[in-house]
Amino acid sequence: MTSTVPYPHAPAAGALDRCRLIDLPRVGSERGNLTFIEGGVHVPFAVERVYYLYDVPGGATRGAHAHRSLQQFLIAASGSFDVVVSDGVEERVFSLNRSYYGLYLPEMVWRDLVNFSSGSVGLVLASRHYDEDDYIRDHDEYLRAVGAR
Ligand code: T46
Repeated sequence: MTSTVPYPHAPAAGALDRCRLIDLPRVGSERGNLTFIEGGVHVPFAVERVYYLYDVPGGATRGAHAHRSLQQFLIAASGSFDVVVSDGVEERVFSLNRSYYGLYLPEMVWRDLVNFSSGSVGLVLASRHYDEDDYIRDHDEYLRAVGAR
């Protein structure tokens, strides 16, 4: 029997539908291209932290967790990688391979980052400072949290 235990961090219905690609402004000239991101304008949250993933070895997977309240915006600033998102029931794959768009991830979405190309750089904007307590790194715990188990 499947039990759906109410949980304080259970996502709103349609959590996967809230994951979306967002196009960013591009200013191009003979000197090259420039893209900018303003918190609360191009991404739906104020940006409190920026980090980046680089020198990721071929075949490596990153992520493998969900966040209780953190929202993030992921960009392939260089190269490419795929983001597999799941709500515990359904899975979707977003391919990031241009520096002028990115993927918005709301809270309580499980993510795996895979297929990093050689030399790729993953740039991430986050709505909060780093807090390990915000992570759900155990998949079974995540499934229980969203009522999928
Ligand atoms: C996410 C994906 C896309 C810090 O000390 N400060 C930070 O801001 C971050 C992001 C990480 N760390 C520490 C925590 C760990 O000891 O760096 C170590 C590696 O972090 P983690 O294993 O979580 O890295 P990824 O690439 O699997 O996940 C990261 C983010 O943590 C996560 O929020 O959504 O990138």
